[in-house]
Amino acid sequence: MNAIAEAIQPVRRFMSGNEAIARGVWEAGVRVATAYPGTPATEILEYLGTYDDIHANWSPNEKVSLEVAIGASMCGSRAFCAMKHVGMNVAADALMTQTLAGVVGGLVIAIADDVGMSSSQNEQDSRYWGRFAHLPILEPADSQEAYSMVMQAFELSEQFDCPVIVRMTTRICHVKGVVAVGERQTHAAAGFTPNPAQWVMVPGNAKKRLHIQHQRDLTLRAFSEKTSLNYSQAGSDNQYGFVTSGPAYNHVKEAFPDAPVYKIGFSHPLPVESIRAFAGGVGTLVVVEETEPLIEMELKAAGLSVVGKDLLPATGELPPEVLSRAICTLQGETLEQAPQPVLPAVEALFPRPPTMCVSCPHLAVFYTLSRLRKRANFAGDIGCYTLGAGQPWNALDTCICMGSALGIGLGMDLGRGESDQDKGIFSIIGDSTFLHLGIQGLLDLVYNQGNVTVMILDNSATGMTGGQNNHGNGKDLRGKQAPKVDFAELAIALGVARERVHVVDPYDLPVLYKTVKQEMVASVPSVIVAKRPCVLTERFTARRPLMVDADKCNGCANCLSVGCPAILVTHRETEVRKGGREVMKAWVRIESAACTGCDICLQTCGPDAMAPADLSKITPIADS
Ligand SMILES: Cc1ncc(C[n+]2csc(CCOP(=O)(O)OP(=O)(O)O)c2C)c(N)n1
Repeated sequence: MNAIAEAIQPVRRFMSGNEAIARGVWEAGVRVATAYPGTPATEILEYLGTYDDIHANWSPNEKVSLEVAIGASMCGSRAFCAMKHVGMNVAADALMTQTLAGVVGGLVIAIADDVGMSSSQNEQDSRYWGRFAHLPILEPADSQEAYSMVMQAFELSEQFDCPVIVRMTTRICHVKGVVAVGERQTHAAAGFTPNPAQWVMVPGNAKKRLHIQHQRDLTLRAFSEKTSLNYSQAGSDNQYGFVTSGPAYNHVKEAFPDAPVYKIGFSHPLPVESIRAFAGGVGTLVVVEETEPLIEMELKAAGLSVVGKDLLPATGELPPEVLSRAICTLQGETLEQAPQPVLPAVEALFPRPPTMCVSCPHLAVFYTLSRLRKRANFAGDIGCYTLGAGQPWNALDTCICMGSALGIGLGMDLGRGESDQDKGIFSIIGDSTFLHLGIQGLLDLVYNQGNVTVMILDNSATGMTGGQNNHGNGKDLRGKQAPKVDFAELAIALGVARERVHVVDPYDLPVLYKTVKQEMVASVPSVIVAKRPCVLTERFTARRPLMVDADKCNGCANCLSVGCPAILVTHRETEVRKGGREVMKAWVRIESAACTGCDICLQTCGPDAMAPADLSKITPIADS
């Protein structure tokens, strides 16, 4: 290849959708990018943090994140924020009015739907936000499109004076593909121009902007009919024609390579007339969309005859075999004649429930709370500590949404039933979750003097999403020093009595147990901050491993109640006691290569059979 040809070759990179979004955002000249972590969107901001010429920062929650982006856009900077689907429930208050006010610098929001719910509390279709907030929705089908659509989204945002939503799904976020990338454009920001009629959304001003919004709907619809983001592809077999968007497009192409396809990239407003024209050339029109029947309903409302969710699942992904089988049933074929579904490999694996890490400080908290199981109810929240709901702890009773532990705890106190009268109530929440939306719950708990003990599990990290820094650990997105919240002082500032606020080391079981028992009966709001770093972060320092003296272990199995994955059962027996009561006995050993010496189990060992291991006798894993 000669030098000129080489120079004009696009640079190609192998990128996940999240990485491609970050690259597109950077190339679009964005100056401010924000997010709160949330699978499957988390890495977008982490990648953005690798570009020095963008202000990229973690926000305490998605609403603040969107507001920061809005402020930057008002000054004329291009601005971006990313969130998982449930994040928009939090940010929606800002979104629903910002759509009236409009933008100056392009404002793009990437929302990642966890289709199939690999790591979320629910499944939502974020394309509804386009309908609800009168905004354009772009739906990439792969990394290349994620990159190019996000760049186009900034132009559309400025052209139509509104935020633009790029709807991602888990598959698009995490699957890698080749992306032809370019260079960063510079995008100057003119600065803020005061304009109360646009930026001060009191009723008198907001009312006047309603018609602008409705006019914009019409302009956007006309745009949708002619944009190259929406297009049809001819096929050689016109019996079925498919209308599809996002990752479902690839599945349709794989299952029906000969069928005509209408691919929607700009999915709201929908290009109804263009699809009507496409429908005229095919036998049966089938809509394949993840997850809700939005396109389908709009086409039906426009009088088109459409097959959709009556045939296809309205939850989860729509892989090729699901599509093929659905079309077989449409043709009246039996399911035996249809292609057999490919079972995910995971079905063939030995079932292994999720568990906490070796030495995780949450182990100590849930071991302690499990001792009080019969005497307390546990309002929980979302994070690694939600695992406390499972075996062997069974010490977390609720998990609804981020920050809910405190409100639900107060509600449990106010609405006590007969069986709860004498029970303690705990609200259990992680540091990041507390900062996200837990603070207001504590405010309410204090204001209404709830008889609840709040446990803030401060592991100095947003553990569940990969250990990101947060406003409580003194480091920013790029690992630079930042101010940090003092949880105990914050609780006191919110009105919790100083003597009812405790900071304890969860590895110190006797102190933790004593504090928890004491506050459980306190009858006023109390706060226990259980402070120890997450074992997967650089703040954690491993100590020497432990070992079990097999001659001393008496099978009491107390240590198994800690739930540490480094403790392995070597032998089990059922002992029949007086009156025929059966007791399970288990003899254990500690996997020294995994143990990091937190000593939680050692403190539960009845026969004193655990001790620091003799390191000279440990066989390295590679040799064993
Ligand atoms: C509205 C919303 N945003 C983001 C998430 C993703 N998410 C779940 S738990 C969590 C944070 C957990 O961190 P922390 O509270 O510190 O607990 P840890 O996992 O460290 O124990 C996040 C970001 C979510 N489920 N909902």
